[in-house]
Amino acid sequence: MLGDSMTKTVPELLYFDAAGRCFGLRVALFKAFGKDGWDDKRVEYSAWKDLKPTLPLGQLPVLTLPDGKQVTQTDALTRWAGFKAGLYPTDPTEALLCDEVVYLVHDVTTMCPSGKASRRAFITWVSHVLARPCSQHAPSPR
Ligand SMILES: N[C@@H](CCC(=O)N[C@@H](CS)C(=O)NCC(=O)O)C(=O)O
Repeated sequence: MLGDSMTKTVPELLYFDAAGRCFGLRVALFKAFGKDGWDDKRVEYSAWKDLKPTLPLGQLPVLTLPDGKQVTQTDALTRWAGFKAGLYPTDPTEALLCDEVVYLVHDVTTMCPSGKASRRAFITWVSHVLARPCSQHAPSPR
């Protein structure tokens, strides 16, 4: 059965058969472990109702490590896989800047206003934040 806690030899990612919030995680896992060094288990939507109550938080993704530990939270998993892949910096300040972009993306997906004009101002602000060093960030237009 999908998502069971049988012993794995490689990490197993359990997620829907869609990119969703796992696009970056899958890229990092592929870079870290290659094509065959991890399992990309994809859940059929028809199986979701039965699977949900068996998951640690009733949500996907879940990563099962070879020792059987089940871990949730996309950002934590992506950071772990990115670290394994050499994509996530070991230098704390570099890591800080990397995390800043990650949480900026969260803001973009959750804060983006609906009106055309304010959306334009928001996108301009985001592009400034992405283009400048931290010390020169402009204040948010919101
Ligand atoms: N904070 C979690 C949220 C996980 C989440 O919301 N997953 C969605 C799929 S993208 C889910 O499982 N939705 C079905 C549900 O909650 O029943 C993460 O970032 O991994």
